[in-house]
Amino acid sequence: MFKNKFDFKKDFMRRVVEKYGRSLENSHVTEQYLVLGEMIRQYASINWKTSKERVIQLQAKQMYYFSMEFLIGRLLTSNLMNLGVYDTVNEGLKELGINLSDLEEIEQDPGLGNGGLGRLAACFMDSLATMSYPGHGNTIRYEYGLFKQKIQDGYQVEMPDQWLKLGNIWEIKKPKYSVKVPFWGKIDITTDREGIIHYDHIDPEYVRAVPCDIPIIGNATDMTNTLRLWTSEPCEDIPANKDLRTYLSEIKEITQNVYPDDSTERGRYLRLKQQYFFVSAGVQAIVSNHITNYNTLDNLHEKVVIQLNDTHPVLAIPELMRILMDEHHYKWDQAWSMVSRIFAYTNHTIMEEALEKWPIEYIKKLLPRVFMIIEEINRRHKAKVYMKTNDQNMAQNTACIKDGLVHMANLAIISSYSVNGVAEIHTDILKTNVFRNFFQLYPEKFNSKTNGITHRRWLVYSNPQLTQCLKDTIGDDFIYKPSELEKLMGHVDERGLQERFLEIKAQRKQILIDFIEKETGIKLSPNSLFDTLAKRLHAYKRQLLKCLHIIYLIQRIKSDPDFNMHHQTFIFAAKAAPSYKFAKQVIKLINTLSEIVEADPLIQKYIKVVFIPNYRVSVAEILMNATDLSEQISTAGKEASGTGNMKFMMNGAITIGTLDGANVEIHQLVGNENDIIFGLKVEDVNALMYNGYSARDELKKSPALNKAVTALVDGSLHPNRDEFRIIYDELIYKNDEYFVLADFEAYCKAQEEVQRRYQDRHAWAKSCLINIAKSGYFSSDRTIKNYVEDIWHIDKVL
Ligand code: NBG
Repeated sequence: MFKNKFDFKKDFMRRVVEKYGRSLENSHVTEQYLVLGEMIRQYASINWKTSKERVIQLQAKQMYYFSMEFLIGRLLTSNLMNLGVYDTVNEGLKELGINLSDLEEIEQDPGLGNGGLGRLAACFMDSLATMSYPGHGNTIRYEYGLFKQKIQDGYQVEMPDQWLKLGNIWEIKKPKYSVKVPFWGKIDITTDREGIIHYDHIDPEYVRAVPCDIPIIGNATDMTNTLRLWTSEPCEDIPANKDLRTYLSEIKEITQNVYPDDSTERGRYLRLKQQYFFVSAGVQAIVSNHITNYNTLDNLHEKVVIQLNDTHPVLAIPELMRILMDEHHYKWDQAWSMVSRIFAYTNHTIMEEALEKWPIEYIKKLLPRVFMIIEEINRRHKAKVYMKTNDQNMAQNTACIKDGLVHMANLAIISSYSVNGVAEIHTDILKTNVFRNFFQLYPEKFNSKTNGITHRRWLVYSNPQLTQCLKDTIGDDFIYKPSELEKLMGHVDERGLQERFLEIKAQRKQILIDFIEKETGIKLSPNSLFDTLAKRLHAYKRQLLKCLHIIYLIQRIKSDPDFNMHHQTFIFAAKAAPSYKFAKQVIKLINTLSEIVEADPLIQKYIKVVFIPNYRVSVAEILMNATDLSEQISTAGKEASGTGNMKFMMNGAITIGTLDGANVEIHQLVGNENDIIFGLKVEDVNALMYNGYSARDELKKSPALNKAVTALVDGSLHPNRDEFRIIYDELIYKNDEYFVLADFEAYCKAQEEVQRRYQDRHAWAKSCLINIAKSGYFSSDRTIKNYVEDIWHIDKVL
């Protein structure tokens, strides 16, 4: 492998010729990108091999993170940085007349997920490898990402996200390690002469799962872990009752899309198929790898821990039981004793609709043996609980099969040795509310692990200007020890530093401004206060509250001749689920507001509104660090943690937020002077729900609110008065489930406070610097350390 710039150049040129049969001068930029990618992956393979050997040599315990999503973002630059060859490659290419950033632009964001849970999984992968822990990812190789969002006439339009158009330079396919995953069929139960019961799967339909591995390269360490993506392929033995075409297209479908539409029965079966597909393949691979290394499975629980990222991978539990019992002849009690020491479960949401429940007949038909095992887990659980508590209700409430449904979260809690929430307030809600019965039964299982983000991607890589400033001010220890950011506290009063920070913010804004102009045609000014709300579109995240505030401002600007404020730019970015009508209409509302502003010079004197289409990791990388004000305004109690809030904070934005999720912990760290907390708290929300809440009363209390809400349906925003009817109805006729109206006045006041604070630019900069100084806690290195110490008990291997 290349040792310096000269070797690199020689090797690069040779490879271009060998691969494409053309000279470098005649090669296309995509060809250059593909060659560079391959070189870097091969470079990484050396450490990959060493890491695998070390794990075997040390007989180290390994952690497997099972997750339906890994939103890893582009890898070219971060891999170059992590391998420590960024400068060599950058300069080498420059001398060849190639601009590295042109090659970077060719890389697509991998379409391996949709939201917070998926990005968290990616941050964890980075921290694990960098801290030299053996921790791997297991997921699906989706052929298409969620969707590419286009905005047409203000509406979201979904286009295919063909992220694999150029292939995936980081993966290496390993057909040799394929496994077979069984579906459908029935189970034949027989007892042999020794009285041993056998469960034979009759007429299963097999799908071949083929692994494609991506090296996860740690920063400044040789440690390289594996992110395994499973792709579905046909088996040789085709089911007798199916024609080849149907079989092939069904196979392809399994790994085609992220979260296939579940509005039809067919779609729901497909989701279930996906879940079993990747967990069965993952568990089979772990088991056979373990046998190769140890020649026995007796110590599996000492060498393996599987972290279940939400409920999607929970079928791994009965699947491991099945493999241990049916294939390796363990008795139930032995198998259970291992399984219940291997799995740990993370909950990421308390939203009822996201706590998965599958109709019994789905699992029974698609996975007949797995269903029998779930039934037995349930039977034994209920008996045990009844024995222990003498309480039939307790047994029934915590059952994993009830009302004709399999409750996946319950199955996870019954079978795991650890159950964690993702922020303190979230874990409290799990203990006292959502899973209170389980908490009474197994208090020792419950623990809290506040989320984190990798500061290497979200600060060092995406904001080099700020990183340099921090290095100049406090040295570079924070890169490996993020808690060292605290040292910045000693400098926050320095005028020079405050000014440098503001200058950097302006530079970052300019980068964003150029991008936004290219994407939307809208021109922004760096002198404006950048106020950003970027996350999935959902009623509970309350993008609508922000919209009502904007409507209110527009109404004031138009009616009050004395109106004045510092210019503020409201930036939104969000994808809505394709079948979520309300959410899609909120996107239309945002774009409508944007058009109204663009058409009116008076309004533009004070505000701008812009919607950035197709929000994704690479957009977040330029959006978060250009922001002054971070919007975290969910209904208290609903946002499990949030991780965007941490990225904004780390890049010196001030939070305006409710006491929800990790905002609570941000607030504890920075205090009243350095964030702006408003609105109902969890207790207040509960009290309103308990005592009765009336959306109409809120309108009566506040004329300003009434006027803003009325604008939705009086033709003043849109000539068609029914355009936003669905939003209006949600607020008024469905009585405002997420208390948008109840928080309106408080939110407007909080925004006035923002305006007041922004007047004093130095004081503002100081607050931003304090936020940066306190953000080390939210590095995922800290989170991973907590998981390692409390749950995984794994050791560093290098
Ligand atoms: C999300 C929560 C966020 C949280 C992330 C990561 C899902 C199902 N949940 O609040 O909504 O930050 O998980 O834990 O993606």
